[in-house]
Amino acid sequence: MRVFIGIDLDDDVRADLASLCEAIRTGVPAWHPEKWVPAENLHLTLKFLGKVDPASVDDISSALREGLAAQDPFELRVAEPVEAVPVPGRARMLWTRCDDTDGRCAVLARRIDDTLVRFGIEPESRPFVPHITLVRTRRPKAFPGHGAFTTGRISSLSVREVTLYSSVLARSGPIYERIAHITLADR
Ligand code: 2AM
Repeated sequence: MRVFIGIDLDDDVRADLASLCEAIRTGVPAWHPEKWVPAENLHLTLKFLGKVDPASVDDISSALREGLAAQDPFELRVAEPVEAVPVPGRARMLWTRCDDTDGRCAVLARRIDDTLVRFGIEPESRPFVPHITLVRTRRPKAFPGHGAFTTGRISSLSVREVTLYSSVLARSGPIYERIAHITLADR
């Protein structure tokens, strides 16, 4: 089972980002045919676990419940201009970064890493960049709108839980299922 842990979006943020995607598709038609993340799949990835034995999912959920019990809920601003990654001239994806100036989201991601080590899951070696991926390209291509698109209003996301997702790769794109919700500060 392919599994990852993320922050799911509330309806307002999801709607803001869906409108933003529509504005980019209209404003930059060359990007219209790329692999846009459907609104219901938009999320912020905290940790990609890769293939996991389905029999260990309950143990992973329990370990996360325990490991995250001291993490308090927090607010995350989703208002940054859309960036083309890794470089606007040869972009592989567009994302909107989340403003994590107080580092709460990074701490949460690190805590998840620490909790999963006992399951043989490698901690991240790259710095954590909280972001929501909007679209992936089939091949690297230029994005002329780097930094030019925003949601137009400051969206704030209340992070009160993290979600364990399973992902099945289908021809039409990944199919996500929310298989567990882990509430923060569940002491
Ligand atoms: P992304 O938002 O940075 O693209 C589910 O597939 C999520 O896990 C994706 O949103 C993606 O994060 C992340 N992901 C997928 N494959 C990955 C990999 N091989 N390594 C790290 N993260 C991955």
